[in-house]
Amino acid sequence: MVDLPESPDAMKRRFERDGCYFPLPVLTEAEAAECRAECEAFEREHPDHVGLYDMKANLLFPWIDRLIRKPGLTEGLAPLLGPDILCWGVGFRNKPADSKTYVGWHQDTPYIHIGPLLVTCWLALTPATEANGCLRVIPGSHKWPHLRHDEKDDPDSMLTRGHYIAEAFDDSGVIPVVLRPGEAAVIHYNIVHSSQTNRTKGRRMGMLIDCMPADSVKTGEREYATLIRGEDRWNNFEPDTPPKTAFGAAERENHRHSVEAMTADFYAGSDRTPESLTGKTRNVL
Ligand SMILES: O=C(O)CCC(=O)C(=O)O
Repeated sequence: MVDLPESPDAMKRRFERDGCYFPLPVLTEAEAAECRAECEAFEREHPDHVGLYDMKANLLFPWIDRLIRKPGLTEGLAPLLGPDILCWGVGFRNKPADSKTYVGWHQDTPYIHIGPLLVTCWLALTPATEANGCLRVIPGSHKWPHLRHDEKDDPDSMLTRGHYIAEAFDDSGVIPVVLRPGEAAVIHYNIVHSSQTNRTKGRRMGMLIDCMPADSVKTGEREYATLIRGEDRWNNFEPDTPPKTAFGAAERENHRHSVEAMTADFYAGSDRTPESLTGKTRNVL
């Protein structure tokens, strides 16, 4: 049994109105600390491969595959997404202490060829505060049209494509998404969001868990996803192969294959190579 923050109907209403829902308790603080320790152990052991965890890290590490099936996540998402849920992939979003790393204002929809709905569950592994550059969102902006985006080669942008909204918009309604470790924010993929620099002495660490109703449709390249709740009666995605061994050779091969399918459309029109294929890190440590 999972204790939801409020009734499923109230959760759905708030999500549909605002395009975001938080805080959603997913893990205990102790569990979030264990996830942080797992992540940092990998960073110490494989410093040249850290970029691989930018996308679909759930295919590399069994602990992440177990995390995405936890009732705290699946039952918290069900009121928003319905009973049948696919996880598209998991990536880390870690910001170094006292750094210039930031995320420009953007929507995810221009880059994601899935519809009608995809959400990002931003799960905090450390406190996420205004001082350390927590996510910022504009509630209600998920109902806006797609705004014009551009991209630039900015080493301080946490987004590999360096994309940002290149037209004027009203940011007066912005709110900070302050979270405790183990809490998550679920955001609609069309919401306008960003994050500022980390001005504190500690890292800001979080995971993006991208999920969708299992009947979602992908145009373009056929892709892979993991069923984390209910049934998949639509077969719109190939099932991803869960990992058996942490960062094993077969897992790395499978990860590469699935990320190549994912980024074929996601990176269309960009001359950048996804970090999740090269392993090169930019600004996360
Ligand atoms: O972690 C953050 O600060 C935001 C990340 C983000 O918006 C993204 O990766 O699309």
